[in-house]
Amino acid sequence: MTVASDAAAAFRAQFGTEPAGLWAAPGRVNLIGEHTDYNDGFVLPFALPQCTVAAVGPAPAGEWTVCSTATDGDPVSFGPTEPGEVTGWAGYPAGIVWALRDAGFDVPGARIALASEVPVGSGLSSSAALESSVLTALVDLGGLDLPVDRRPALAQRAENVYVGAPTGILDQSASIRCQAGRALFLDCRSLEVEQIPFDLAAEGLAILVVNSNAPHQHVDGEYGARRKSCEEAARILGVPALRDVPLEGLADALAKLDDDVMRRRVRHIVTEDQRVLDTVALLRAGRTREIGPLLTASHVSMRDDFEITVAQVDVAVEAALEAGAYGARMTGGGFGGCVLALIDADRAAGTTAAVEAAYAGRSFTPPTSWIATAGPGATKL
Ligand code: GAF
Repeated sequence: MTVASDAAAAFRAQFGTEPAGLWAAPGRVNLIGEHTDYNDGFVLPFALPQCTVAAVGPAPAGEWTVCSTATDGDPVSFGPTEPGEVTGWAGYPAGIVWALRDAGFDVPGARIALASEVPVGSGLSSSAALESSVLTALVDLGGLDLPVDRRPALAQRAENVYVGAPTGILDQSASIRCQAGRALFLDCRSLEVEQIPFDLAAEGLAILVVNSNAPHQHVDGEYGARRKSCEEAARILGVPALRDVPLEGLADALAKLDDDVMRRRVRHIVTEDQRVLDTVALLRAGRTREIGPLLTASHVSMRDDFEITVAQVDVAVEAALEAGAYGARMTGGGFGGCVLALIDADRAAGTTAAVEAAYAGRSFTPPTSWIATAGPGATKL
């Protein structure tokens, strides 16, 4: 793994000694279930083979130093801090240290060198990969008693409270709890998981990921606005979260909401939860090709009801479908980022060419495409 040797080399160059170990955590693709996580609903991600690697070694108690191959800047050193004190990329590791300490753990001092192959700003969870690699390393290094199923919430807390991004638990769960060859069916309320076999190659299928390379715009404000709208709708409907609106009760629920925008936000969440459940049922039954229409319906719902897509991802989805994909959708938080398409494995080149041709006819930055397989979750290498 080149990224592992990069992290180790950065550690040696920065700290003049060998790291105690290397810890890797992946980015993710969410197969289906978008913006459902903070509505206590269902998601179905799988981990990418692309990882962030933390090369980590001990430091005196109460001292942490982080450096990254992604920046030319000096390493960042900090002691115990409060939320927001360390900013920029170093805020993520500082947030993990804070969240662990705040939960009562005796976090070991550490020197950390980071290297990553998860594309940043592409909706593939590069921040969760960073958080999860550092968290896994500190837990192992300090022998902390923090079971794997409790780690995503702690990493999410670092992101919500320390960094100040109001995200759900999808990305950290994927990075920490996914397994190779499986998709992770997660109930974001109970945090129960089911590892769903997801070996597409065995069925002659593949997931093509297309990075739209569209510039991410207004992400933070728009994400927060969607979340607020969902929470406000749940309050008006008198339910703890939109997960509690059953599909059969959707028409009644919508009739109780005056605001058309809010109605459409609710319709996306309620129908999306059902699409996750339907996708899981089909995968369990080995009827993988049949999930295609659910993927495409998810995209249409994100485009028209949740309004989180941009022209580049809509064009990529349409081009992939025209090229014969079983289904296609944007994956991740939206406003740019990546599209996934379920295709016959032997149609990867043709689908890629079709998307590139559609982009070439417009003034879009060319896309980047690759076949994604389900890799393992965070681990010591
Ligand atoms: C982003 C967030 F970080 C996740 O919590 C999730 O809400 C996702 O957008 C949308 O499904 O990745």
